Amino acid sequence: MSDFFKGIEQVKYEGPKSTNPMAFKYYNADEVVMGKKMKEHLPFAMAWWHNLGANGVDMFGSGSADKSFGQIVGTMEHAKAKVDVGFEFMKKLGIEYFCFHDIDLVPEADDINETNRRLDELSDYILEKMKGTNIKCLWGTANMFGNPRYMNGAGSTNSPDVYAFAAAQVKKALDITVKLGGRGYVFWGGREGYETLLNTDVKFEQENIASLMKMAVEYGRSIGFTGDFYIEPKPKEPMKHQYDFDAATAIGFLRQYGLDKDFKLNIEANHATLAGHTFQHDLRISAINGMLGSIDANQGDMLLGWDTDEFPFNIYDTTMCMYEVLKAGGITGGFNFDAKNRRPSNTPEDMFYGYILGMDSFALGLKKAAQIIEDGRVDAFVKERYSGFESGIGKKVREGTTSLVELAEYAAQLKKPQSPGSGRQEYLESIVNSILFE
Ligand code: XUL
Ligand code: CO
Repeated sequence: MSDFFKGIEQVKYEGPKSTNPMAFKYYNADEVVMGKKMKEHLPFAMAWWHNLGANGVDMFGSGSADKSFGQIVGTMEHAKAKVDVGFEFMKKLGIEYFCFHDIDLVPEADDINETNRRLDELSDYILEKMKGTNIKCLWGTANMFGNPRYMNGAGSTNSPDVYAFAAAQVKKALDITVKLGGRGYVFWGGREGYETLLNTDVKFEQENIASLMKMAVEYGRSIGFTGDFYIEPKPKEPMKHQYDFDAATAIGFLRQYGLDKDFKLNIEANHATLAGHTFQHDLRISAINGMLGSIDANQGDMLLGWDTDEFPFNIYDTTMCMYEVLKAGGITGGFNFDAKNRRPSNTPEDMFYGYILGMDSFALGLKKAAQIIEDGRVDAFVKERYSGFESGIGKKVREGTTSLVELAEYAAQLKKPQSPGSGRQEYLESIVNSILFE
């Protein structure tokens, strides 16, 4: 094992009263919540790009954190050092999954053949590291947004040559995902959208994106990939308008092009809020459509209008997330910390503090969500609220056995309906607060 994080021991659960910053206060891997161990409810994943790559560069300044790990950035030695450091990090936190883009793993070469050779070499190295551990890939993806060739899109590009490069990257990223035991494969359409409709044929672009996804499914299944493909919705950034705006839009797209059997959604908290929804909203929309696949666990900042990718600390949101996940019967994917330290949090210890914060926030959210469900008052209220549909004319509506004529006759007889009853929002919010802060 590498010893980059000298002096940082295995991170253990010490309980809520602990003041040890290098201990979990709520995440207790083997603790059973609603019949399942915490670690089974919460398959956490490390995001290769943020944790091992992001060094604090922003639009106004260069890196504030040193992520060279003793090597020259941009070399294969550095790529391997990232593997060593990443595995030391995951082991010390008890994290069993990682997520990657192809070019998070290796520096991209000018010639795609050389990039692919590097990917083969590095994935062999990762495979070696995986031996004797429980660590494996949660999902892989291809970075089809960074290279200038994708300035007009990847699947949505106007250039067939660029489209072929996107396809080649997807093919290779799928190979590596399968090789590393990945549960899923993600499409996040960072450049799939438009800046102006004056130069854009939306229908044409969406058809081409769908074709790329269809080919990915065909190829993936042909090499033995049995996991889920995911779309990760985001409304904007970097594009002014991205096609996969939110969960509902992505679901409509998947159904329109017959991709809904192979695809689910990877819902990112900060993307949902950028779309003007709550995180909980996009989780619910995915879940009721049978498409809640995986989660990018982070949070945004309501005062900033961009994707800040912060480590989640808002317990109300993690609770409501876990409430949706528990109600959906769990997810087949996992919880990927698509999150980065704030620019001034620039030490190796901060990398641990970020993950401890995120893992504890979700563990506490899980416990609180379970309590809300076990308490039963919220569920009971919702059931009662719709109970009018359990009998009489309501039942006929649910069963589809009535008509506008019958309903109009019914209304005419009633003359005037009774009040549908209070929504009791404040009462329900008080219940949640009393459980959160008991
Ligand atoms: C960008 C984002 C990506 C995807 C994978 O906002 O979330 O990192 O998760 O491409
Ligand atoms: Co993401």
